[in-house]
Amino acid sequence: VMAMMNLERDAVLKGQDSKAKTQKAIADHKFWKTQPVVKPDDGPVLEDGVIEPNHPPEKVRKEPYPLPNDFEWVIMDIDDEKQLKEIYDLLSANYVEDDDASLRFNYSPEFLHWVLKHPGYRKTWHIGVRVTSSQKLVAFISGIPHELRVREQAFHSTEINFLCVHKKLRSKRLAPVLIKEVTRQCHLTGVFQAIYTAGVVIPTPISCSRYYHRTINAKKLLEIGFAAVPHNMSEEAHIKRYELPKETSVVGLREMTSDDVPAVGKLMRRYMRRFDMAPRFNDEEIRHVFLSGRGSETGGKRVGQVTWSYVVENPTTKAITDVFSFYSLPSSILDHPTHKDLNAAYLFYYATDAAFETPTNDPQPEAASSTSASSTSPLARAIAEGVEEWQRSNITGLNEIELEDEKRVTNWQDESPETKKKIKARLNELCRDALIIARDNDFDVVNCLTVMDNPLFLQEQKFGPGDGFLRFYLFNWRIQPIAGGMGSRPGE
Ligand code: MYA
Repeated sequence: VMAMMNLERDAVLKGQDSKAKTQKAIADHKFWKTQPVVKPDDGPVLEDGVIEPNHPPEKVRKEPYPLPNDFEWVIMDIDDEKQLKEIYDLLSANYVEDDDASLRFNYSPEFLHWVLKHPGYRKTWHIGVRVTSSQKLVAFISGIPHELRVREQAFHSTEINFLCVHKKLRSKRLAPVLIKEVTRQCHLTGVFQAIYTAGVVIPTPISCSRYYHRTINAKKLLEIGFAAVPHNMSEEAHIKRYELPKETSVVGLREMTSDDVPAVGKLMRRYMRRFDMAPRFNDEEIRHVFLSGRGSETGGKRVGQVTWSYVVENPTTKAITDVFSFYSLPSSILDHPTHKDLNAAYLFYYATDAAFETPTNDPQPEAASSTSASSTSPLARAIAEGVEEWQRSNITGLNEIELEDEKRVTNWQDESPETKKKIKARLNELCRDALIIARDNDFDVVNCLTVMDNPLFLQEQKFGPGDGFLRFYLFNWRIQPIAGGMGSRPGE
């Protein structure tokens, strides 16, 4: 799951962590050197845009890529509980671990179902590999559709996630076959761009962000060695440092409901417009992203909850002024006698109208142009000009009226000091309440990345830098580096 950022290529190139220092020469990337991605020795990118043109349908390979003998492809049906459980079992035993193999992501079946069923999802993008004889699932890769905006251009893309090969089958060059097969499936549906994140350095990161952690259950984090007491502090003082107020304090804070979807959609799209790169969610996606991971109500208790979403409603005007969310992604604690799970919450999407000079939900610019909007959209123009469908697939049909509204924002880098102060103060209030809610829901730690406006509240909310870095990549999209340095917002 991705949240977007400003680019921090400098950090990658300067080698901010050990993995970055060990970057191989491009010639040694037998697979990646053949792919449409920016190569480190390409020279400066002069203009953002595609690397290779879309393939016409007849040029897209019809047969799946060959697998080694004894293995076969399978399209996984995530609505079938048994198959969902197979993906869960594969990932829970073989997916991403931290550097010293003490923690491993433990995405729940409910999480996988929620995230893989993104609106417009394609079954054919949930790809597995089975051992032919035993039918055991031994590898997986997935994609979900997104409209991605990079600076002033938006295009259909797939977000690739959950690439996993069973530990016993590593280093056999299975990963490149999985990547080629998911690429083929995307091409078959007319999608030619992708975004993905990884801890590893491959050609070529467009951004790098760092994990930050906010201790909630200080005692447990000490017991499992996830945190240590600073030498100038007693354990008691350390534990006390992370105590939070009893109750939330933002006036008008409440759980988001279905009725909030249109207002949240507008707020989110406008807020995200301030960043250089972000997915652009329509209202259906907003509903899914914020609400469909809420689990089900059984006997007054919520079960299977993976997302928590809150809005702030102004008590007088009833306008929705803010939204925030987080999701549950536990990690298995490997080799600890008593503690088996680290209950981690991850800060997810949020938005606040403190970032805008004009109110969030003021009337839209006069609808005079509403009839012409569709005929002036890039997609409508392309259709009118007779551009063939396969060539059109990376042109998105942005609703230009709303786009106008989104444009009434300032890129975060150009914000006035007063606006920045306002955003910072508001985000600190919102984050504090999010931490309180996380504590009340038994989370041990709240994690986030240095993406979006997060650096504005990390220090005040007592997040500490972790060892982990996450790199962002684009497939078949060349992109100019953007100034910004380490952290989405330098100098906080
Ligand atoms: S990131 C999470 C990745 N998963 C894990 O870290 C889980 C634990 N590890 C494993 O399961 C395996 O180690 C994996 C590699 C499967 C990762 N992204 O088969 P191999 C390259 C991209 O011998 P294995 C996520 O899910 C490597 O540089 N490439 O290696 C996003 C080398 O190529 P080259 C990677 O260790 C995934 C080749 O694979 C990654 O057995 C986005 C070696 O293959 C990685 N994380 O298996 C995928 N790790 O020689 C790209 C290794 O050239 C999507 N490699 O250096 C691209 C867009 C596709 C869609 C396009 C649509 C238009």
